[in-house]
Amino acid sequence: MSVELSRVEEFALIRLNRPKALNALSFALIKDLGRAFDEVAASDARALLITGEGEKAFCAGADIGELANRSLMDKKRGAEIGQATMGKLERLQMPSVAIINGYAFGGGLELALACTFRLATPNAKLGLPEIKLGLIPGYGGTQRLPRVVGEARALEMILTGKSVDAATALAWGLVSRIVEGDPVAQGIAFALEFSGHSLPVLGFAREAVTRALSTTVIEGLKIEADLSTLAFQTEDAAEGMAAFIAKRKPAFKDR
Ligand code: CO8
Repeated sequence: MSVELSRVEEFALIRLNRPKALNALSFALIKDLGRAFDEVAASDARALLITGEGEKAFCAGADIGELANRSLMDKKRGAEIGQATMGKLERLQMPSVAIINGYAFGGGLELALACTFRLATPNAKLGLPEIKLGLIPGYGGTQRLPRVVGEARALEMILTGKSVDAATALAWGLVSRIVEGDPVAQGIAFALEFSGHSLPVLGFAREAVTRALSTTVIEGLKIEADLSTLAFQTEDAAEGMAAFIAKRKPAFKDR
């Protein structure tokens, strides 16, 4: 299988496993990814970690060999299926962490951009090189990258096709951390920093922040007031506040 889904501690782990092609996203692999996201959505995993097999690549993008010689409608459908798959990932009820262990190019970076968080190993290189193929990103890169790094840096990456190294990605906020050592162990350590919190309340916080990027401050504050009120309605909020007052650790139940 070129998409391996497993469980590590309380987390789901997806490993792209096509190292001979630098884990490139064939159409079949994208379909498998979609199925894996459905399985994760139906599970009780507290976060999803995604990484690439091998030491060289997280994912080198769409499988270039498959892109040519298709009808116009097939090409459009291909982009829509890829976008829908990244959308499934973005909308998972649990946070997701891409551990970028090498190249994350094209669709590979777009996959990482659909995750809640991105970590990079020191050898990581991140880029949207589609322009060098006479193409532009089609799996969400033109929309998600500027929201993460700002318009000027996104334009620079997309129009030059040049990649950035891990240090630049960190400086630009494209990744949260540079991690050394075993990538999965590092992903687990990062996820453990938030995974003990209430899952629905984490979801409200993510939704408020995500919607901030596509609305006005006035509308966003209304969204925040609604989501904050919803958070207050959870049993976990009652437990969290009671635990604080009793000077004990909260026992959240995701309710
Ligand atoms: N697709 C298919 N095969 C690939 C890809 C890829 N994206 N990337 C690497 N490979 C294969 C190579 O062909 C090679 O196979 P083989 O050994 O059989 O010749 C093997 O992986 C190893 O690659 P290299 O020998 O090239 O390894 P290097 O270390 O020399 O170079 C690079 C690594 C720099 C990552 C280089 O492989 C490279 O530039 N790859 C292409 C990166 C790229 O352009 N990605 C963007 C693809 S387009 C895209 O993602 C668009 C998404 C939206 C499409 C929407 C329409 C459906």
